[in-house]
Amino acid sequence: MKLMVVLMCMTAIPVNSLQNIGWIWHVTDFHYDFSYWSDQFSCNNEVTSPGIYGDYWCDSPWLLIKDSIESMKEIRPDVDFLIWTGDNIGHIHDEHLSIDQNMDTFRNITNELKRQFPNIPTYATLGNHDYYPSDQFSPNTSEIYQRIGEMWKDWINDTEQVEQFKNGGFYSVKTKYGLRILGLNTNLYYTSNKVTTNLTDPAGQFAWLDQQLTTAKTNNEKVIITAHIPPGIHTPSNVLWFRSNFNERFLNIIKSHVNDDTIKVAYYGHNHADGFKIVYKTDGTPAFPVFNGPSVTPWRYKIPVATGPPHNPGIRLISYDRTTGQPINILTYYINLPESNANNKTDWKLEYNFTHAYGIDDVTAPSIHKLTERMVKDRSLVDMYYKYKDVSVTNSPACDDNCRNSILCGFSKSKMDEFNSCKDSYTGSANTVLKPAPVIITTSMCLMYFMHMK
Ligand SMILES: *[C@@H]1O[C@H](CO)[C@@H](O)[C@H](O)[C@H]1NC(C)=O
Ligand SMILES: *[C@@H]1O[C@H](CO)[C@@H](O)[C@H](O)[C@H]1NC(C)=O
Ligand SMILES: *[C@@H]1O[C@H](CO)[C@@H](O)[C@H](O)[C@H]1NC(C)=O
Ligand SMILES: *[C@@H]1O[C@H](CO)[C@@H](O)[C@H](O)[C@H]1NC(C)=O
Ligand SMILES: *[C@@H]1O[C@H](CO)[C@@H](O)[C@H](O)[C@H]1NC(C)=O
Ligand SMILES: CC(=O)N[C@H]1CO[C@H](CO)[C@@H](O)[C@@H]1O
Ligand SMILES: [Zn+2]
Ligand SMILES: [Zn+2]
Repeated sequence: MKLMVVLMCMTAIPVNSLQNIGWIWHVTDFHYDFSYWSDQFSCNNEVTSPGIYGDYWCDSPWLLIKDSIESMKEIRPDVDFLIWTGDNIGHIHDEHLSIDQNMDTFRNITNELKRQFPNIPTYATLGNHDYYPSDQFSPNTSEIYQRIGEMWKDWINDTEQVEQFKNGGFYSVKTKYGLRILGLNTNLYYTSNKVTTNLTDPAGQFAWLDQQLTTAKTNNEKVIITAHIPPGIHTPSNVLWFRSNFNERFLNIIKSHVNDDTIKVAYYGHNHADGFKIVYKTDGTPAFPVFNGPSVTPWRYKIPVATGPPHNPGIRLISYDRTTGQPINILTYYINLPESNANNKTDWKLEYNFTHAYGIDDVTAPSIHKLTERMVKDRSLVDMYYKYKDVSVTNSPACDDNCRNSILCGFSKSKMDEFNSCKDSYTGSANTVLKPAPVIITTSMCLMYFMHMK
């Protein structure tokens, strides 16, 4: 009888109420242009009537940054913490910047986040544009690490880890529910970073990461990884942001811990595009999902050979299991930029509800893995992914076969050779489908330019 009652009670309780669910905001790539109303240093085209909330050709005016943070507060103030993945400085040439200038921007955004989310920690990481000179992150201590470490010490909330940050721009903290957050400085591995070119383990972060994952396993802690630049290949432009030796090393460290079920998720920025990937265990079963947040800046790149797509400002709210760190769902909010400018008012709306839009139960690795299997067969799901990539800009061009194949391969293939063979398997035999030379030149040129861009 007792057993019957217990069983009946258990079936009566919805599964979710057994979980301890919390919320996280993920915001990234604000890219503040302090000259938006004057010199428009970040703008890639002449903009004669700049909108009050910004322009697709430019980085963010202050109003857009302030407004996005206020909207986060309005939509959901009671989050457990925020994840802020860097690139706060505009796409502005070093000659118009300085350490002091960059620190001024950092202080203003940090203050705004603290004002809107008092007593809520933000787990923040640095983006390649945040350094001065741009991209040249030091493998040792530096003035920037020290000054930002001071600014963020309340959030890091651990003297030893603040010191760690001051010596390399990365740190490890524990949330109040016991999750381990590893805030990495992946800018050390960026192809545009010239000072770390010849090093095997810049700032000792690889050894540190390996050690952190070992310790977490020993202590039975679950880990959330966060950083600005993601490893692997950004699709469909097919760029590997890390130097390939660093990418290899990074992936190998993850791989050596992937069967432990320690790492539950990774959150990155830098792409200025919404996207996801899956990391697999050595037996090929899905291990954890990786999510790339859309940027607040609407800025589109423009280079001699290519122009980037416009994209709307986006922010995202993640529901997760507080004890396991497992993400449950992702709600992405956005504004239609031209409409907001025309109305003199922003209207932050739900862009999409991840589980609802894709028809899945949750955003665990197995669920997303199944989704990617459906995407192989169902082109409309790829189109949906592609539309969300640029935060629902209207009139965005269609994703052609090449684009589709890149997206599908990028979900699981994070090394260039594996990615290319995957693409070949979709397009037919590698030997019969030869790419014409001009495409190869264009792609490598784009790569070169891209590296200096995001
Ligand atoms: C930061 O805020 C202060 C005070 O509002 C302002 O004077 C300063 O210009 C801001 N800094 C930047 C880089 O916009
Ligand atoms: C900082 O750490 C102390 C002691 O561990 C804790 O009581 C406090 O809540 C933490 N503050 C934040 C903002 O996490
Ligand atoms: C890296 O090594 C190359 C070749 O030895 C050298 O020319 C270059 O100056 C080195 N770069 C740095 C940042 O030390
Ligand atoms: C928006 O503001 C500008 C300048 O303040 C004004 O000229 C314009 O009429 C306003 N537009 C609307 C739709 O309120
Ligand atoms: C998101 O979609 C799920 C169904 O997948 C639904 O249960 C949930 O209420 C939705 N959340 C919001 C905020 O719309
Ligand atoms: C002054 C200092 O600490 N220099 C170190 C900077 O980082 C490189 C590479 O990690 C070390 O070799 C230097 O000793
Ligand atoms: Zn970046
Ligand atoms: Zn960026």
